Amino acid sequence: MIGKDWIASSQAPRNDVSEIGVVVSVHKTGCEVLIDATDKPVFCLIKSDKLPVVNDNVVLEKREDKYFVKGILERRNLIARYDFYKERHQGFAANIDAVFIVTSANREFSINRVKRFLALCDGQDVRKVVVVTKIDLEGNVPKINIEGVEQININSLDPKDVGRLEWRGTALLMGSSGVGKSTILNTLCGLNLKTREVQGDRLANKGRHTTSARTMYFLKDGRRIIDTPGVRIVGVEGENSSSRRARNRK
Ligand SMILES: Nc1nc2c(ncn2[C@@H]2O[C@H](COP(=O)(O)OP(=O)(O)OP(=O)(O)O)[C@@H](O)[C@H]2O)c(=O)[nH]1
Ligand SMILES: [Mg+2]
Repeated sequence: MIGKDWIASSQAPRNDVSEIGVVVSVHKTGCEVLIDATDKPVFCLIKSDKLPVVNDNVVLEKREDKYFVKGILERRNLIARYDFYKERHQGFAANIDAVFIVTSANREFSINRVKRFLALCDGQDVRKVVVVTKIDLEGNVPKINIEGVEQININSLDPKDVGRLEWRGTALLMGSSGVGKSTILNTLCGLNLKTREVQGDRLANKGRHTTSARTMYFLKDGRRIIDTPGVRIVGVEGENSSSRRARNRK
């Protein structure tokens, strides 16, 4: 059961608020917002200046049975990337306590990619954990030796391993496609999320994301965890930001 604490720190102007909710998933045409913790999320069209991201606390307006996101409450932090193709920032999620950068131990492992994901957390007050998956398939598990960054090696299919992922509040799973983000959630919460099939020793449909939307799930104890579609090209914050320095450190 989810508590109402997610709006406790709300700075919304209560008198002209119709409803306040938390964004649980973001789609092309709108987002799903949980208004009442015990209820189902409602689909909302977006009327705010900024685009809401998962775990944003939002102010809603209801008109003729349709919900609109009218505003976004102040964010504690924002994990975002710069999309060089669309030439704009794209938010992953807000108000995050721990970022799990998921990468597999196999031949597709790249320390540069890990650093690019880490750069998305630059300047944000979040715990950074690199989760190396598929250790059951690979004898050589890479060691990521970066100050301030934790590392956990797991087989995402093993509940004991996945149980070692600890966090308070909200965790965000990020990483390339096929590394095992949704598998972690399935093992952790007994969900039945779609995961990518394996053909022989290769992943099927290489290059396509199996997860299609950023979605937040609630654990029974109130903690939250966000699954995201794999990111193929990671753009980092604008050219004058500290993220560029991180990128250049590669
Ligand atoms: N043996 C083994 N297989 C794993 C492990 N983690 C993930 N897999 C498999 O890898 C495949 C891809 O996993 P997914 O969970 O779909 O990967 P994803 O990161 O969610 O991928 P996208 O949704 O496309 O971003 C699935 O067939 C999983 O069963 C692991 O630690 N060990
Ligand atoms: Mg997935």
